Amino acid sequence: MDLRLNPMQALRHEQEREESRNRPVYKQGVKLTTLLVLAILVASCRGDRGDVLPATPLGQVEVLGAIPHAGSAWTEGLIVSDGSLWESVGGVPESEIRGIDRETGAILWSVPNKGAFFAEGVVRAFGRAYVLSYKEGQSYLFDRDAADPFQPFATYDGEGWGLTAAGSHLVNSNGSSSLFYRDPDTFEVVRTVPVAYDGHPVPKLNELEFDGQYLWAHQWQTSLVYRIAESDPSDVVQYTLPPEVCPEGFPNGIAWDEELDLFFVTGQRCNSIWKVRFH
Ligand SMILES: [Ca+2]
Repeated sequence: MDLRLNPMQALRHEQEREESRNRPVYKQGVKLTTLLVLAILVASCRGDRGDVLPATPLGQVEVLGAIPHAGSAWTEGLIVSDGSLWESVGGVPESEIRGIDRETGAILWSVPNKGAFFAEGVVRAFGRAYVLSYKEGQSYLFDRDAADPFQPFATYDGEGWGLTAAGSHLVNSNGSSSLFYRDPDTFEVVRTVPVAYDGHPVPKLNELEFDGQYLWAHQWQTSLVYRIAESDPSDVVQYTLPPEVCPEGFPNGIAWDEELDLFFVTGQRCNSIWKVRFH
């Protein structure tokens, strides 16, 4: 996740985004009932021996609208909190946590960490606001009203990428194909969940979200989002964000808005935050 892409990395980025866009996906406007019929047909397909053929469930993304996003932001975390968006911005020294008006996109407040660390995933849960760091192996508790808003919390092995909370645990990604359930008081790993789709591990799991039933994960350097059933992590659905979502950068940043019944999606160097529903 180095901010400074060399020409080869930039070329690869473009190639990967093009490849992901060319993957089969239901067109916008296909009715949900049609999708359900197709899903039932796929699920009922059986081989010559009667065995159920592996399904590769693809979802549909409905774009509802967009609000402005500071295109300079290297988005590492996005959540909805108390009716506004919170964004964790990566990079050193530009890392900060900021509040964003979900109707206008206006930045309501921002708290820089003054180059102390490369901020990654953020989540508010268990009466706290947790922030991960990229390579520093240090998590922080964030309090924007405190004299020192970033208090060191717990250390961890490896890199910090996405962060969310599900049930009684924090859940983070680290760029691998696994999700890590952690004790919210100690940050100790209590469960590791490998994520696979169509029989293959899903690498580079990045920004995360939990909507009460499903875990959602961006895949780094692609337009792909994966929905993972919290109760059965083998139940995975793949979504491809449409071309109008973040054509200028890397999609990364997904926030569930329970009140509005939609997701906000943005990304690194993206000029908008899109309102979407996943079907
Ligand atoms: Ca999120």
